[in-house]
Amino acid sequence: MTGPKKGGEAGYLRIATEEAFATVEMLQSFDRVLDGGDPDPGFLSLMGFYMRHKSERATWVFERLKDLGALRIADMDARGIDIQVIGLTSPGPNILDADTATGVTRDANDQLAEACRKHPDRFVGMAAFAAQAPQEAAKEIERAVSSLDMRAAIINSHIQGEYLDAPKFYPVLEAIEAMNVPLYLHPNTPPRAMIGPMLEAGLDGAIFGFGVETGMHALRLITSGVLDRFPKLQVIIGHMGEALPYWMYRLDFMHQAAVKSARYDTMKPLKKGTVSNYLCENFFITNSGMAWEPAVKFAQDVIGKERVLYAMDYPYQCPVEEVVAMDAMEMDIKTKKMFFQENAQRLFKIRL
Ligand code: 1DF
Ligand code: MN
Repeated sequence: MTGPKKGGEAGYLRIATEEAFATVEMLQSFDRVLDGGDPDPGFLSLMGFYMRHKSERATWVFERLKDLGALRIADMDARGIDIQVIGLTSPGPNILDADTATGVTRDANDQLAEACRKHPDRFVGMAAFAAQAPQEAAKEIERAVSSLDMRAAIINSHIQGEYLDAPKFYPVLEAIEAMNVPLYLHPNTPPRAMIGPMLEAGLDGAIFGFGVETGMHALRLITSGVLDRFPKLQVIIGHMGEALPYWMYRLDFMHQAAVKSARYDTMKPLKKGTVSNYLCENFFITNSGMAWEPAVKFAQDVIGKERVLYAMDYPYQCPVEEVVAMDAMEMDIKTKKMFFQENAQRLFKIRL
């Protein structure tokens, strides 16, 4: 099969918005965590596999994570991808101690910015930050956006079992909101307190655990009231919204019921009322790992066409057949162009 052509021949450019890379320095820090005592079980399951397993999948992915040049661009060309929006792979700095994490993210942002300068028409960068050190993270987000031209901030969900709605992370959210960039809330394996039964069944990773953990994280940002405190914050979630669009009706009903009966101290009335109002006004959704027409259309229907974006999830999930399937969706060309190109252009301020 000859691959889909890039350059707008389809009537739109393809901008893939959840694409991953790793720096050698971060991987060295990962090695130290893997070799240390009692590593986080989700981290061991995930990065223990990609960094050390001898299978074809692990070695293929690992080689590509480290490339921000010719190999990546050849893979993009072969799949018809015009532009990648790139972020530091999961779990990124979240698994590291605060000092190491802060150093690793500064260096990773510098390396990614350098690659974006070399390939300005192919790469767009998202800034990593070490939330473990919130004040430094806020400064790094400011630096990465204003000096390195990063167009988003990205975090790999929980920070060693902590969630972004905790007040200690307010400086981070404040910086992201002030810099007027979106926050990509990318998955991580579930923390120790949650992973047990999932790991036992092999369901801790991208197959399901990612979505459960990250979907819950997104919900916490809503139900905690954090988005009332930072109302301009725009959050991107992948994997077709980590299933939340499909849950919207029940989320709204049960949230209203809990609020009305004052059942939880941590669940107070919200300014916008319902959970779905936040999903429709503070969230963007990408179809990373979910090249499935009915799911794309359902999300467009309930969240809005201007809030659903294309993503591939390179190098973890990138068969060319998925591009072909998304091209072939029965969808008017105007909407399809919003999905593949225009929504990403607007959100990431991509000038063509
Ligand atoms: C996998 C999937 C790994 C995704 C990822 O980062 C990742 C995987 C370590 O297949 O194990 O980002 N993903 O987003 O679906
Ligand atoms: Mn991903």
